[in-house]
Amino acid sequence: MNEPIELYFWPTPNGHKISIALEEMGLPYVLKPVNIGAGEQFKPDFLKISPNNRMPAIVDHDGPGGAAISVFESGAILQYLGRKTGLFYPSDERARVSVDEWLFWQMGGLGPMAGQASHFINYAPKLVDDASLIEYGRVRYVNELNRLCGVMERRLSEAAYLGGDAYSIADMAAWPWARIAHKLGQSFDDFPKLKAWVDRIYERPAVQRAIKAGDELRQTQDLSKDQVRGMAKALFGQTANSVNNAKSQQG
Ligand SMILES: N[C@@H](CCC(=O)N[C@@H](CS)C(=O)NCC(=O)O)C(=O)O
Repeated sequence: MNEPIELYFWPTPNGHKISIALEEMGLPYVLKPVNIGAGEQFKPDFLKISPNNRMPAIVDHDGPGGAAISVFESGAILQYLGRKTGLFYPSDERARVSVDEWLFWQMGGLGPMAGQASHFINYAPKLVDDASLIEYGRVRYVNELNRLCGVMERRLSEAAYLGGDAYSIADMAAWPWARIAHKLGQSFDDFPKLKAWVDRIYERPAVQRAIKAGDELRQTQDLSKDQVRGMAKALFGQTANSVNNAKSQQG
């Protein structure tokens, strides 16, 4: 029997994209926790498969030609799994272009902007004592996320799913961020189509299994100031030099 796919994972929106895809595609997998708050993303063995010191990443022991392959970057992983299984990633070129458009829209827009909104709402206030110093950043990213929610609202007014008529890897990429938009300065009352799509996808058993598996790893939802300050050493203020130092300390 084939070895399960190893999913290097922590229960964040980027991690959930891939646990959802693996559940939806029915691929056997094993979670390999990467506690990013504790700096495990700098371990040399992890950096060999994910040189950007970010999760998610996968190792598929049954890769092309039957040999193992590792993949980092959630978009590349989703496309790989979609090609591997032929599921949720259409082979018809027009349909595939549409899925790719929304997949890359997530990678370049929704994910990074929602991630920054989350930083300024959830972390920066616990790291910086003078609130006025973070206000510009908070407003900038909350507004940009608001614009992107508007883009999804319009798209979901004309199509059932982001990529078109069918649920696809583009939805799996965007959903984990969209579902928490109300915690990132947005009101679902302003985005009824988006809310209906969030709810519809949440009803999928595979999605519920993926979220539950992640929840089991997360100790607490609401981090204290001390916890955030502890995590900040690993997570924030990374530079080329600090990453090199963290890597050698983890050695
Ligand atoms: N573009 C990456 C983003 C992944 C990412 O930002 N992962 C975060 C958690 S959500 C991470 O691993 N952070 C570790 C760190 O900042 O060192 C992808 O889509 O895979």
